[in-house]
Amino acid sequence: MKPINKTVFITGTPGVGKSTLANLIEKKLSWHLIKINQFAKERKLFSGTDKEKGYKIIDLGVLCPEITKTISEISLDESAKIVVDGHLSHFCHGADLVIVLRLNPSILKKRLKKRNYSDSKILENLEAEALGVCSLEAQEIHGNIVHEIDVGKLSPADILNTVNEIINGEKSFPVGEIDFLNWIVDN
Ligand code: DAT
Repeated sequence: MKPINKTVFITGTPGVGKSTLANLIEKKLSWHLIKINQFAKERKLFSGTDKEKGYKIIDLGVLCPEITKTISEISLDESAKIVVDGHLSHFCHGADLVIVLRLNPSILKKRLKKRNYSDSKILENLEAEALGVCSLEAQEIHGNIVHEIDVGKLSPADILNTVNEIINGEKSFPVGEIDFLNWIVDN
């Protein structure tokens, strides 16, 4: 496998550990870090507010070209490497590799309960994780550059090692091998 060495998108359901991993990549590997939520907030890339759920809706039609442009600008430095963190990252273009972090919904539930999320928002996210929504969306858009990692038994350092192995072309985790559908049946 050819090493992948330029731009990595980290996506997945909220709470799976994207920011923890992306911060580690920035700190340990000295990559440029683009945090989608912060990026959208700084540039006011919102199309409105979801009245029912009470959060601002990021305008993907504006966000994605801005992300692509920023990646191109950073890439003018040929040695620069970029990590893009966010559950909307996979809707944008410019990735050499897309990593979807997957987490058993029963573990994810404990993490989301610690956030100030409503019960309906927690359930919505757990169902999305059980169904593998991010992986399916990412694969539809990016094809075989998408890999998914089950992070349930991995420390952040372990996940970073696995990502490094994928980047170096030593390991491959194609979409479709992780199955959390039983969680739906059991709940
Ligand atoms: P996300 O950015 O996907 O929303 P996060 O990085 O903020 O997720 O992590 C959510 C919580 O889970 C946070 O309290 C840190 C914890 N966490 C992240 N990665 C972990 C890991 N590999 N093992 C245990 N806990 C982890």
